[in-house]
Amino acid sequence: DTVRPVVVSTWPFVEAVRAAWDAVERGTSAVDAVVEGCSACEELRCDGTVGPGGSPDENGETTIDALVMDGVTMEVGAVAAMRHVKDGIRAARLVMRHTEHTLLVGDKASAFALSMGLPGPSNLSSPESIAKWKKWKANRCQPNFWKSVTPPDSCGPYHPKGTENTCGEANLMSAIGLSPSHVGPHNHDTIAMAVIDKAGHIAVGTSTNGATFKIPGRVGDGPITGSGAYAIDEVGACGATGDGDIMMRFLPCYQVVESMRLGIEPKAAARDAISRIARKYPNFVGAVFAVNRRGIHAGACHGWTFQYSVRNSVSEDVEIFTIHP
Ligand code: SD4
Repeated sequence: DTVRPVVVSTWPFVEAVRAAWDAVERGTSAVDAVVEGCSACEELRCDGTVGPGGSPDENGETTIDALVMDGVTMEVGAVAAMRHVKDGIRAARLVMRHTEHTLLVGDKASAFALSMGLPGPSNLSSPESIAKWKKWKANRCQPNFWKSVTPPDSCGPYHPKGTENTCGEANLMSAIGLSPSHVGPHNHDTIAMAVIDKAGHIAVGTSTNGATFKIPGRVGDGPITGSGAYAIDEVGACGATGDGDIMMRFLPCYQVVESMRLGIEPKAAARDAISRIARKYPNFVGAVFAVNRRGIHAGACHGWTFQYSVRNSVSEDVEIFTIHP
């Protein structure tokens, strides 16, 4: 049986799914519906980690990673570590539609987006993101993303581990009551969304501020094709969330879609992609959803409980599915 059209999204981002579904019902293409959905999340600042004003980097600045992929043409547009422009997914669509490129980064991505008419430059900080960052600084900067350096009391400059070990990393973390992982159950960081439209075409999109307190310049899995999301019209789609630094080493969404191409059901495909990562990184935190071209969906996760949202013609409203590791 076939249940399409369908919209699937990471986490209970109900309003974003409704926005995409409304677009689908109006007859919008999968690509444009995905953009409507992810854009709604950016405007709503879903979980305080998508759109403007979310997760700050080490310098206190909020930046945006976003991607859109058309499963018909395999065209992709993406922006990474984009500054001063709040419309991540729209910038990604501009890259896809108006350039021969796939991925633009940093200030140059912003300059492109502004030149194409997106609003800005804007300050992407919010009172919440500044407060979060100040608290982190005051707590002596938990060294989330440094593995061979440790910060002195003033948090920076950083020193190679062993030369200036003023506060052992593990002690520091436990002293301030934080877990060593930057992605946790209350830190949902990413919308990844898949849409199958009325014509049966598939598109995916992602938008995120990336990891909280990342080293400036860090790019996550969200804007990486096959990692944060992937879609092939003849097969299906996948979206990911979690520890992007680890996940992007495995291209889990490419893996999921290629497994489904071989005839594997979405649930088994999703589980397989997650377990490939878990075998190498037993402590990683992450999840994927999978949806095949018939609209059959599933999720798999590791290290946390994952929720994803679905709207299709048999559900009366957005339904939320909870997956336990
Ligand atoms: C990243 N994957 O940039 C994102 C973060 C995330 O739930 O999805 N957290 O690593």
